[in-house]
Amino acid sequence: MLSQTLEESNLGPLWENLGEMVTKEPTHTIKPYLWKWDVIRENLIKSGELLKVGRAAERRVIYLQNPSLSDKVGFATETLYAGIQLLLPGEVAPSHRHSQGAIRYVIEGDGAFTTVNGEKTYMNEGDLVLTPAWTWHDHGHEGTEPMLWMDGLDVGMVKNLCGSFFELFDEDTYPVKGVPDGTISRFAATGVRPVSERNRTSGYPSPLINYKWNNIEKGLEELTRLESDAFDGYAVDYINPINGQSADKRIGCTMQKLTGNMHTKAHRHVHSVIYHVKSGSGYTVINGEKFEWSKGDFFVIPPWNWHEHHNTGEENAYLFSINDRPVMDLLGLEMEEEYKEDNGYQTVTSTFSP
Ligand code: GTQ
Repeated sequence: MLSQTLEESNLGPLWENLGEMVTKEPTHTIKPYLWKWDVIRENLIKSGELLKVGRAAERRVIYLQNPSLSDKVGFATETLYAGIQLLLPGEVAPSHRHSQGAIRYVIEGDGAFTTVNGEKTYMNEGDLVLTPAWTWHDHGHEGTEPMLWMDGLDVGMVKNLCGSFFELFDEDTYPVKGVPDGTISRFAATGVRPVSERNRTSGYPSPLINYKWNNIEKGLEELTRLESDAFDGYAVDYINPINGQSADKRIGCTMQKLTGNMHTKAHRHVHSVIYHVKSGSGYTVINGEKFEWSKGDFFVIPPWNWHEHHNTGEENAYLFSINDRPVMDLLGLEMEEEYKEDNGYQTVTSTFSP
């Protein structure tokens, strides 16, 4: 009786629905998924024959669509998006800016560049390039071979928070200032800073926009002398050299090295993750399901899902990933739990096939 009156007045009784609103643990419809590299690459190369990049098609990108979120375009998780972009020699992907933050992780090729608010930086295999939220960015290609990279954006996050804006620049390319890769010359040396930057007060956006693979590889090599992390092996977060926080304000970026046959223990956390296998082969168990991966593959770990990694090869495996941890931390939502049963390893109950 009362509940009917309430419903007619667009009101609701909390004593009936509290449990649905305030759940004991994160609940959602996001399922883990894995995309094979050969399928992505083949379709991307095909799109290169069919489509020319320019004002009509600003970016040649094939994105990951999580089938469990099929009604939400471009959602890999509720917060994160990943696409794989192909740029051919001589092409120009025109300058624009948007509220979504974006990172680029180079998979194949060299000679392409990205310009961020006029800072030009070259992209080589293994580099991480930032195009922070609301910065003008265009891509060009001075090399001779196709260039493929991963785009990571916080599409779902911005969409769910209703904060999306987009603008196209008047010209194809934003005017370049200074020397190419000046950002690396100024900020990439670890533990030091040019004296000319003593009075820099703002840490946003990160003044370093390209994290070169050889620096990251060397950092991980040093780390490998020490004890590994139980859940992540040898892993580093990409950080802003001015304030020590996440390189991109909202998109966390991590590179993790699993030495030969390394098997990490299982845990779960609130932040979600999109993984890209830089090299190596093995599998990740997500809530009891085995996801077998090899070079180039992408897979998703939804919020609060148990997961552990196993490098089944003798060689090092390198996994690059993006996550929404910076936002979870900032909002005070991050939680983590260690898997306590069976020595910290899950029982595999099924094996995923795409
Ligand atoms: O290169 O600017 O995959 O704006 C999605 C949106 C790439 C880009 C994407 C973008 C871009």
